Amino acid sequence: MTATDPIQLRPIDNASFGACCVFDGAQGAKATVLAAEHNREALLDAFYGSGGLLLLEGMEGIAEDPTLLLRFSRLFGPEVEDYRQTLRARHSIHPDVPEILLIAGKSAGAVKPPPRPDPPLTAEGKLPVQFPHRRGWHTDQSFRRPPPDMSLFLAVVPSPRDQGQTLFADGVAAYEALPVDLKALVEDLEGLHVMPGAGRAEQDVRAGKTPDVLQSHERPQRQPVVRHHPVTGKRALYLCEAGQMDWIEGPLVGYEPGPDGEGATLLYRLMHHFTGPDFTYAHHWNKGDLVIYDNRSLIHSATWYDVENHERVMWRTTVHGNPGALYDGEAKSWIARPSGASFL
Ligand SMILES: O=C(O)CCC(=O)C(=O)O
Ligand SMILES: [Fe+2]
Repeated sequence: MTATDPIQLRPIDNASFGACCVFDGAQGAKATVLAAEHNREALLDAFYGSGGLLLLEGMEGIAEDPTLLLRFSRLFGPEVEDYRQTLRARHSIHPDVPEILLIAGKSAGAVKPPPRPDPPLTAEGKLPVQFPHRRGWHTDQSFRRPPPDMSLFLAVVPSPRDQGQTLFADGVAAYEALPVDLKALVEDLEGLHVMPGAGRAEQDVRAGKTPDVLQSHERPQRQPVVRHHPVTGKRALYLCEAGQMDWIEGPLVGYEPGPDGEGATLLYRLMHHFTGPDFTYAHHWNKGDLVIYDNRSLIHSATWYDVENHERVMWRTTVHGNPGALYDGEAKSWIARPSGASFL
């Protein structure tokens, strides 16, 4: 770093990837967004240089001026998702800024926290992180092609300490550390990803639930298990598990399907490796923390909090536009086309 660098970076405590980012002299959300707008290149260098996880603290001023989150999100890519166009329920969209998704535990149509892992703590008395003790690992909207680049996640009302953390795993480090046999096995492998709630998740299939009839724009999508990052050139594992893979035809293309098939066995092995202690970080939220995470190279998981006794309100934006050459020229898979329309 030189004296003229506009950004100061420091490692995030207990994380082997990511950085905490401060703009020189900028106090509060408004000044930080302005400084970021003037130093976009430095911000993006910090983001990619730190492995795709940036933490900005003290951004609670966004809650009073939500357009700040939109302005900040726009620095990361050409398209910030407008949730009105993605059939999200109105109550989960910010009333003034439709690019902001509201993730809250108590409001109408609330997002329920995931259940507590069983047992709730590891044998060492720690928060369970590694799959399959911890379930729910995913990368955002991997059931779409092209999938999104990154998400921005703001703690408006965090849950109490030791609840409602968000876990992150570094797909680049996890890929690089794969044993040679697994690396060869995943090279050209594809996963089959599906939107949660379509009756195709592992537990739905195990319970014998009848899956929903999906329209063509809702169908499961193939994704590479190894993504080539368009900016850093690095390779990263790109996988989800129980709720966001298709456990009827998948989870892995070309492997025996279903929860007890060979595809499941390999997915379990990969996810266990991916979420191991060397590659994971648990973020304990403070009010005003803003975390930007790269969906092309990291996965994450929500954790339990006591929704009966505590509210938790998080705001999210999702940025699209640079998924990599693999997706060149593809139309958005999740937008319904009028029937009879040409698919050219
Ligand atoms: O609530 C959390 O900690 C994570 C939620 C999540 O996965 C998301 O909004 O994409
Ligand atoms: Fe997510």
